[in-house]
Amino acid sequence: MKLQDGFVGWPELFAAKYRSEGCWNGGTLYAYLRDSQARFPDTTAIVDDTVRLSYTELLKLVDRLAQRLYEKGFRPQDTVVIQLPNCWELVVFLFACLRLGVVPVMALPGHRAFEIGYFINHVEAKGLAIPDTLRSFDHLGMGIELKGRCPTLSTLFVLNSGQSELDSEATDLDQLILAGDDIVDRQKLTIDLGPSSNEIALFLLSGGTTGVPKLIPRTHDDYGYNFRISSQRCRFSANTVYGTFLPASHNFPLACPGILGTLHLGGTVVMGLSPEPSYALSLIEKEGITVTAVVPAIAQKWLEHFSSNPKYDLSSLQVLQVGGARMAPELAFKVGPVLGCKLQQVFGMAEGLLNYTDLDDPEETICETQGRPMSPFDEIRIVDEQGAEVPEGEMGQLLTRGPYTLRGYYRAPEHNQKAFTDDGWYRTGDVVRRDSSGSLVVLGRTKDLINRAGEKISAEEIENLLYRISNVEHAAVVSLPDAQKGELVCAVIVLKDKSKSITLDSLRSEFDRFEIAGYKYPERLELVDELPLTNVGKIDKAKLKSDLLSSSN
Ligand code: OOB
Repeated sequence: MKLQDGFVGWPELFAAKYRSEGCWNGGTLYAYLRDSQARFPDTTAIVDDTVRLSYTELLKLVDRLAQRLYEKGFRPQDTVVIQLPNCWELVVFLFACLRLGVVPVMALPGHRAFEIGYFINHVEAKGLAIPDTLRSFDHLGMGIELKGRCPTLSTLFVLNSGQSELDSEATDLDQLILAGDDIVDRQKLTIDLGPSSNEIALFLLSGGTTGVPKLIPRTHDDYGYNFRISSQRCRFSANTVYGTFLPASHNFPLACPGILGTLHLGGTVVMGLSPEPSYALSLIEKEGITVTAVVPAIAQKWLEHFSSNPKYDLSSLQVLQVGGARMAPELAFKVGPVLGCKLQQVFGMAEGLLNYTDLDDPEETICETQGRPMSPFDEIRIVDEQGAEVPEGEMGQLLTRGPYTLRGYYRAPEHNQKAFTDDGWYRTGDVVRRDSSGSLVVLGRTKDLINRAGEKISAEEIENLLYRISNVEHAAVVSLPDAQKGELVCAVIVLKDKSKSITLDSLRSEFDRFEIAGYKYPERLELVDELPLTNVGKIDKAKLKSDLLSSSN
């Protein structure tokens, strides 16, 4: 199948408008980096634990890797899956793909064979970029296993920690990027192979509300607009030093404005390996980080840690962006006084729409709302269950359309029928209200997912897995509130044979064989005699949740 098969683009009328209004400027994502190199050749572009690269050095490595990918048989519109930790190689690999027109799926380090195998098959990926091991998980072993069973997968690009000999199946990523010093014929690659701006640049992953994760195609035009306007709204500049502590493949740190928004202005990106407070706060001090993005659970940890260890000099930090999950106003009001920086709330989604509070909004707006849409071309509707707009100030489901919001998930026609209205509005599944300042307040959601510290888990996906366990008669997955993570995955099970009970531990070890991301594992188990049903016979999750909450109080 061709890459374009299964891509739902914008109707021509909208596309023409977005072009004529200058939202889509016809540039590729690689071109943004090339322009920055021309303006800021010697400025530091990327810093990680081992390496510092200027824009000139970065571009040289990107060009060289693009050339080598080409020599290895990768062609425009081929696809790869990238699962790399936050390191300079991720940035080089991503831009090399963008330059060639090879389209990456941006997987997260937590994903396992279940998810990665699905991505590979869904886009027919030819390559997979992984670390050899990370946090004691054998990614290389997973890659080799996947290569055995995914017919399209031909090349494993492996970040070699030097701990083990690389298998003959694997291509050493550092060697591929660094070895030799050949001069790349940049002109040839650009003219012959560069993608056009209306093509898919990369795939992001949806939080997902269905049995399988959904892929979100982002074009060069739309994603460029995403980080360009974000960086204006967030006042990024050549002086920005952006700290990446969330996984770099996630939309928030990647392009809101994130890594791409910093690099296009000539700022410096610092790749942090983890958001663990003592490491992260030291790195802020050491590198003079001016802005970074975290989820509320991490913000809370940083505040707690800093309050009891005020030894870090955080004077460089101007803005802490917080998003991905609901931030309690009590926590929000503490950010400024404790860390001495401004807070910016970000309510975004990999599907597109981004809302930011402004840096000079009144304190109440910053702490109690999730901001306003980034672009004047974002269209917003807040509707009731029948799809009718609710009166101003009342709550309802958020629908949206715009120049960087998808018109369809990739190769998912059935799901798209439900996720979009006939006239192309994306049903976000978020329940919001617009306050008198025009800012959105997120109140809840209609979609059936668990938001565990910003990581989205589809209840249906986990329920499908529970049904693969032999003694499970009925199963439902709901979220339960948690002081640290915000929400936890709770599995509620009716057993077939009540004499053979299940414990949380035995359930979790059953999950090992599914090879799924660890953050999706149930953290609570409730055994019940029956599940409450609605009058149409569906599991009544609202009742189930309130029953569980009242019985635990
Ligand atoms: C971000 O993106 P995703 O795709 O992982 O998750 C999107 C969903 C939203 O639909 C909403 O349910 C929730 O995450 N969410 C928030 C929120 N930000 C996202 N819920 C409450 N308050 C917020 N501030 O999470 C994402 C993408 C780009 C920038 C920031 C976050």
